[in-house]
Amino acid sequence: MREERTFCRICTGHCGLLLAIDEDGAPVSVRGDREDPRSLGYICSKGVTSVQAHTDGSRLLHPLKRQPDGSFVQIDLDQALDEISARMEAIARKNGPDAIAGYRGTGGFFTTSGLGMLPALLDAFGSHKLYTTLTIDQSAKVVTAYRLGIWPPGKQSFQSADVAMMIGGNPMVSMAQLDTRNPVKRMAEAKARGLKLIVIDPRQTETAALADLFLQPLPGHDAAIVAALIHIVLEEGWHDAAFCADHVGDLDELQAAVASFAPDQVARAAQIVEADLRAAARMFARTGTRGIAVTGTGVDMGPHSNLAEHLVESLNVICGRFVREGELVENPGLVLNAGPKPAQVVNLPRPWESGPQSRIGDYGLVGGEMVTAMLADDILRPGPGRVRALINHGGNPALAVPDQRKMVEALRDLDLLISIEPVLSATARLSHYILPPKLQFERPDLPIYLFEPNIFPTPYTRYTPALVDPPAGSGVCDEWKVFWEIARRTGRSMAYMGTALAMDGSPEEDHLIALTLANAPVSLDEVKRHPLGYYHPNLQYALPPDPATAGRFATMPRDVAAEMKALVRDWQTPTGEDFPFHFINRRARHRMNSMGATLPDLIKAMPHNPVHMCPEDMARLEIISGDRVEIASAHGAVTGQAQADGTLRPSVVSMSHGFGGLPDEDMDDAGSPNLLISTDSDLQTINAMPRMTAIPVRVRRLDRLSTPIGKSEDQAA
Ligand SMILES: Nc1nc2c(c(=O)[nH]1)N[C@H]1C(S)=C(S)[C@@H](COP(=O)(O)OP(=O)(O)OC[C@H]3O[C@@H](n4cnc5c(=O)[nH]c(N)nc54)[C@H](O)[C@@H]3O)O[C@H]1N2
Ligand SMILES: Nc1nc2c(c(=O)[nH]1)N[C@H]1C(S)=C(S)[C@@H](COP(=O)(O)OP(=O)(O)OC[C@H]3O[C@@H](n4cnc5c(=O)[nH]c(N)nc54)[C@H](O)[C@@H]3O)O[C@H]1N2
Ligand code: SF4
Ligand SMILES: [Mo]
Repeated sequence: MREERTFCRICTGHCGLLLAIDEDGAPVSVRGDREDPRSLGYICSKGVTSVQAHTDGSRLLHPLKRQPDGSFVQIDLDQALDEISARMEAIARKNGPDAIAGYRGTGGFFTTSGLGMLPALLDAFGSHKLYTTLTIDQSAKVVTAYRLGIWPPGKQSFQSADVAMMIGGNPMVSMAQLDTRNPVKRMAEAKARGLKLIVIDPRQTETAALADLFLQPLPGHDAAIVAALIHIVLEEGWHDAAFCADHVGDLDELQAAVASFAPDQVARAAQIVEADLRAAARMFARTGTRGIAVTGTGVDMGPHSNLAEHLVESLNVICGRFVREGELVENPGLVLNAGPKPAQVVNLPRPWESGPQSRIGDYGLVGGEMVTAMLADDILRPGPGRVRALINHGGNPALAVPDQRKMVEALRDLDLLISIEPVLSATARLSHYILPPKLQFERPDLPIYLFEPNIFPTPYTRYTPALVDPPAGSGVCDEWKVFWEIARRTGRSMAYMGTALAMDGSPEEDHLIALTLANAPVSLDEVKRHPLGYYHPNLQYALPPDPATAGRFATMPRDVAAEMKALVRDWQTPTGEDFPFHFINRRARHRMNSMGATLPDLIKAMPHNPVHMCPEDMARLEIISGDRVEIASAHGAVTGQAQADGTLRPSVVSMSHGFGGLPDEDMDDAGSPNLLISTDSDLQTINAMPRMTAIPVRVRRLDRLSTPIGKSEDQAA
């Protein structure tokens, strides 16, 4: 038995791991690596179970091909690639390149050599139909960067902040935002050095429990709440007037636009205390010299999400929460090194206003991608460019994409659906071909390199080699190679990170990883010399602005102003009598979206997906924990077992996504909250972001089970 050092690639935590490997070279167990300077020994239940993901019987070890009767037969990888290539070629010939599309999900984001391959293959086919989870996640942040303007040295960091405001995110569980390195410990350290934490969330989350100030509003009021915060800050003169004078183009327009959001009225509508709202404004604007306001999915999935995100960033702007000339740029980026960082605003043209448009709806590219809320319609609606073949790279769109019934109908309608996927997920079951990949300990990787300044506080990367072989006799694939093989077999050439790949003789995986680092100031060989991670030693400081290119923050461009007017029209409208509750999202501690659903240890830790309800509401509706309840929105309904949850405020119910099966099949216990969500109404402009939280719903008891299905997550914790 030996132990090898690596890191976890399930979520952005990237916790350091020590993997025990037996004499036969098989993975046995894993523990947190105390010497890892980032994660300091931390590991979560999903990380512990990562070995089980490799060894459990639910793992697919051979490519499968679906038969006309819906059953699957094992097929040789080579033959599967031949058949897939021939069918893709035929579809592209008959229907044009835009009939070929890709969807990348969470599983596809964490494979270094695979991450760039789906867009590269689509390019090779001449298709612009790249869909990912970005536009059903926090793409409001992309929209805001282009509408507001960017500041190359970045915002002040959590690590050096005197005050942090977290709106609609729960980093203590999600490992997203603020600090992804052992967040509970990092938060304790930050508080010990005096950090003030403000949390705004309808649920008293694990993060809220650590807050100096916690506001627990009704869901969906974030845009109005932040408008009121800006209102207070400007009225009290707590903003950074000098920074605004130099860098904001339209402060007067912002002040005029937030004038309608009187703090007392906003507090009343959101059901919070006005004094708390004022205290939050004061704490954020007046504590120390460094601070940061950040949002999670609770804001970016809500109603008015693009506006809410824009206002939160505008709050950072007026408080001058940016790295100034001469100051250290704590993480300028490393793998995707982004060059010099002048302390100035850069106004970029809005990419969605030129380039390809969605076939259905009026949406351009966001982050270089098509908007995922239109994917199902792009498959279902007849017309030129209709999607006929979809490569699903590490995603589970049948569960994850809003409007589940429509999405599943669309997946069933495809002429060709291919899933690169290790288990028989809901989406895999609908696929014509399932190609199971090597799992994390079987492949070399770097940590995820997208969004690196948000994930790593300093310039950082790390290399892990493959540590174990796939199970003997298995037919699992290298993810990158699937794409390369399809290109090769259809006579196309492929470029990866701007470099043409040799199409004869297969590239080495390490060559692809080295290409990933092509623009980094460090070579792969050098990174490999640092088994605990490479911390770039050269410091970078914010440069003086260039007067020729310096722009100004646009806090109220025309479309944002129009969204403010729409908000003014409806922010005080209470939910109707038909839908007296709000449904909100939450991340499950023992799953990564739907990942983990097949693993015995995670099923034991969280056997089902409870409908969390406030005890007062339950008493009023005569519901007890374990009762089956139905949640219904104007769009659809989902059932689950009620679970009392004292952290929720009254009239709010919450459930995780990623659970359940295909609609009308195997859905006795719980379904997907995406049944509740429409992609035909309530969409944001630009990114077509659906309303995925703060959904008006009603709740009713269905029946009382004599034996509840299992302990809830909270009881197990
Ligand atoms: N209602 C509602 N819907 C939501 C959300 C919500 O909050 N509420 N959240 C949204 C968000 S933020 C996201 S990111 C999406 C997630 O949407 P998806 O990414 O589509 O869904 P996941 O369940 O994360 O699917 C990941 C898949 O990758 C597979 N996988 C695991 N390891 C590997 C690997 O090594 N390689 C490959 N190729 N595959 C692997 C898993 O088995 C799983 O099937 O869901 C979105 N949908
Ligand atoms: N354990 C675990 N970790 C994960 C994931 C997982 O599935 N499991 N998923 C990963 C993914 S894909 C992502 S994108 C990140 C997301 O990371 P986060 O954004 O931190 O996601 P959540 O933990 O769901 O936090 C969302 C919070 O928003 C609150 N909320 C809901 N509606 C509203 C609202 O209207 N207003 C306000 N102010 N708050 C609201 C919810 O109560 C919840 O606390 O997490 C990642 N990490
Ligand atoms: S927190 Fe994320 S990276 Fe760390 S062990 Fe858990 S799943 Fe892996
Ligand atoms: Mo996500």
